[in-house]
Amino acid sequence: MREWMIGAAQMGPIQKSDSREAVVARMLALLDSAAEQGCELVVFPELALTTFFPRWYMEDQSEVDYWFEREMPGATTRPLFERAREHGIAISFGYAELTPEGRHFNTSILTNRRGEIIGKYRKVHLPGHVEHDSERDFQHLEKRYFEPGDLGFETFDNDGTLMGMCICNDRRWPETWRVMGLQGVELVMLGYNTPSVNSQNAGEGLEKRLYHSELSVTSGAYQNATWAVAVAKAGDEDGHPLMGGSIIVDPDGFVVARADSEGDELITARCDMDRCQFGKTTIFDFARHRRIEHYGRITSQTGVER
Ligand code: CDV
Repeated sequence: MREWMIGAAQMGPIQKSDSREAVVARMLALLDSAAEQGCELVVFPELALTTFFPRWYMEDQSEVDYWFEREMPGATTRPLFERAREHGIAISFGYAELTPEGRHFNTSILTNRRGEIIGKYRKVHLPGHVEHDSERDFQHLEKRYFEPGDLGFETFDNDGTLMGMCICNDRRWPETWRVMGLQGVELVMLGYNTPSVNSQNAGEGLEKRLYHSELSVTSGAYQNATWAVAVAKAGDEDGHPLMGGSIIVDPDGFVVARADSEGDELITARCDMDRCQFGKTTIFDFARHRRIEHYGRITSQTGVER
């Protein structure tokens, strides 16, 4: 398929006390309205099944593991796959993954339109910190609860379209986009939970946060001539506000659909994958224009060195 009706299923807040079943019911309702609007692919946010639990400091590992899925699909999530298959909709969503070996990842999966998982991504760029940080207005403990993803930035052929995933903070790193761009990616899907204020700078509020998110996604799409879908979990989770601003972006870097609420909201766009070709064969024809002899520092060095 070269033309997809894509839905970005922004989700409103999920409170600590909300059950997985209640969340899945909301996702099913979004899927049903996506079907009514003719969607063939629906993208949900990062950690779509639960509250953004890394804001809470926990020492007891069984308390931490409560937020993780041991199988996908599991009993609670199977209805999502079944409903998506009935509607002929491919889906992508994020969740906390606990592997049989006891490893913890911030993960997203991609299905085809027959409800089969065809791709998995584990978040590479984990923001935040490991120990409780009393200097912050609130915690961001992804580095405590997850290990960095071990699958790289793979791309997946989904019925003739090359799709890739990243998660939240990954969108701010050009390396994320370029590694997928170098595989010819045509659609990058990502979910996010981005607090509306900076925990280390109370003065940095919503306007700047939304701008930086959009800047990251539109530049990543343009510089790699790919479609992009960025989907928020938004609103007030137990007193902690998350920003909305979900967008669908074309391969020229223009926003073609944008959410205007901080609740459950579906935005859609018809996306012709052949529109990626112009950029990929002209200004961003990597084979003709890249100069890898000057890019060594990108992979040989992590921090700033002179
Ligand atoms: N969930 C995230 O990765 N959030 C980060 C915040 C901490 C800045 C983000 O990049 O949006």
